[in-house]
Amino acid sequence: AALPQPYRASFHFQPPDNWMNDPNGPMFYKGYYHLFYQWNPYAAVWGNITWGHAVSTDMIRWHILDLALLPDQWYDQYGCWSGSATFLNGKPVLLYTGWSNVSFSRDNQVQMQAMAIAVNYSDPLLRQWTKIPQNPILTAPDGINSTKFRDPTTGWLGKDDKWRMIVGAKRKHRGLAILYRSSDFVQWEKAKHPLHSVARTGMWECPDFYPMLASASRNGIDTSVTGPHVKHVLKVSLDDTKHDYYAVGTYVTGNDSFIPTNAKLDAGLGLRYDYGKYYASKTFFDDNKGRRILLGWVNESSIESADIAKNWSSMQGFPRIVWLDAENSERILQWPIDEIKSLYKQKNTLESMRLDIGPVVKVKTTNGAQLDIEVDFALPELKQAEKLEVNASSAQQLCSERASSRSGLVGPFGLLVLASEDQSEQTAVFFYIVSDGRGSWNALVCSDQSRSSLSTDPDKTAYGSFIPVFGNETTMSLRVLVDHSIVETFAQGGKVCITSRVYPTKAINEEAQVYVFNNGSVPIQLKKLTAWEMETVDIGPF
Ligand code: DQQ
Repeated sequence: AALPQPYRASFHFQPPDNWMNDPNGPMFYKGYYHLFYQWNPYAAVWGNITWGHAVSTDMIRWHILDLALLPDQWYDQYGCWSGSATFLNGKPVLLYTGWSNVSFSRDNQVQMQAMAIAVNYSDPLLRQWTKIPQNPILTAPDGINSTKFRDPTTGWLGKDDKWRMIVGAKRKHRGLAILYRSSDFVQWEKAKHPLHSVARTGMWECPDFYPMLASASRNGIDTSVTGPHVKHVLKVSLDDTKHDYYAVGTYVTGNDSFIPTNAKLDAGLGLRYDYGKYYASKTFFDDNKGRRILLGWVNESSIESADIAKNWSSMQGFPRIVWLDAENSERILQWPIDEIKSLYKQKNTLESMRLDIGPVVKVKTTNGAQLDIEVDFALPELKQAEKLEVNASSAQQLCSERASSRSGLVGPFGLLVLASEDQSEQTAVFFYIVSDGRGSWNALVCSDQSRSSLSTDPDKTAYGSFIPVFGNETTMSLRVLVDHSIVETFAQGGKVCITSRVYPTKAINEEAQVYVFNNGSVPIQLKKLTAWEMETVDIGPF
């Protein structure tokens, strides 16, 4: 008998079965968005990695095509690993990492960079890809272990008409982005210095390097744009912590180097795209709508045997647009793409009300397992906030200690999603305001999974981060996408994002409820809550 599948998403991308990881080579071509993804055709665990391929006109209603790349060459015998797409004279080509083996391959190389081109560029679906005969186009340079040399980026064109791209690597304890230059995209020359490197950050997987408008406009720009009106973002995925870290800085085109605006927030050290589960992400410039889109891999929190039993593992995060924060140009903001509105069905709301400590308030829904929720709270009275010295590394710990069920002063207040009627199962997304005692405040924003399931198997770590509170804000806001087993939170307009995976046993499908709560002694004014019920997308073949 078919297993019940209460954890499959209704509007997040997942292949019909088996294991998926990183998003690869996202792009828009001739009316279609293309998403490739690391996929194991044989099992719900990592291995035998191919490039799955899906197309969509809105990045939501995806159709699965035949595999784009599969291991069939000596240099990618054991897997076609992550890579990126670049447009050469309007035609997209793919760079990826071939995984081979020491005794088998030439030059004792393990990870090598290779290139594939479409067989027929007049096909908007780009159904067929072919690997070029010059492959592998790059093997690991001297001084770099060939097991730590992978994930080529989208290329960008310099004023000298030469292409640039970076490959992630590690030398001793230093993560680095090795820079290459090329006139024809096939023959690459290593630059003398890496684009950037940071000590004690480990292997830089899936680097991403792109420009953003310094004016903090929501409009995106092509990856090759440079100039005084532009800031650059360098993102690295650290293989040891499994988190994606980014830094905003300046790309010095004269010597092809990256200088972070704030050295303390350098790549791999400071800011994260997401404080929950989100990894190996990649952006692309969507020239269809003039914006930059971020996609990221969200893996399971369940145990492997559960993944094997349900026969699939992982989803992609909902596509986000990214732009520079006008209030703090060291940070970026992230927000779900507007196309999400095409899935809205019934609208459920709560109007303005005062939330006193204790009783939860129910939001009426038909299916609380697939929702797009936006809630605004008035900025609460800050004076009574708990005095607490905080630093970035204490956030996650505080999210478990100041859990939603405990009473506090200013908060915790927020939402319980995927909650059972008796709230014995609940995922709490909330704020808790703390003061440094010297007139500065921080809002701890948390996604607390500790009571998300009556099952004891899944990992239920609480996640969180801080958002500075200046006292002149009018609103504290949360946007939460709830989709069966994924909860994606965007706090304060996208300043902090937290993605979590949860596996309720009672709060599934129509049984899943939503509540607002305040467990702090200071009353909280709810301004407005909207919970849109979401349509289910059928991800089928084209
Ligand atoms: N996943 C790929 C690698 C990459 C890693 C292999 C990141 O190319 O470094 O599936 O999740």
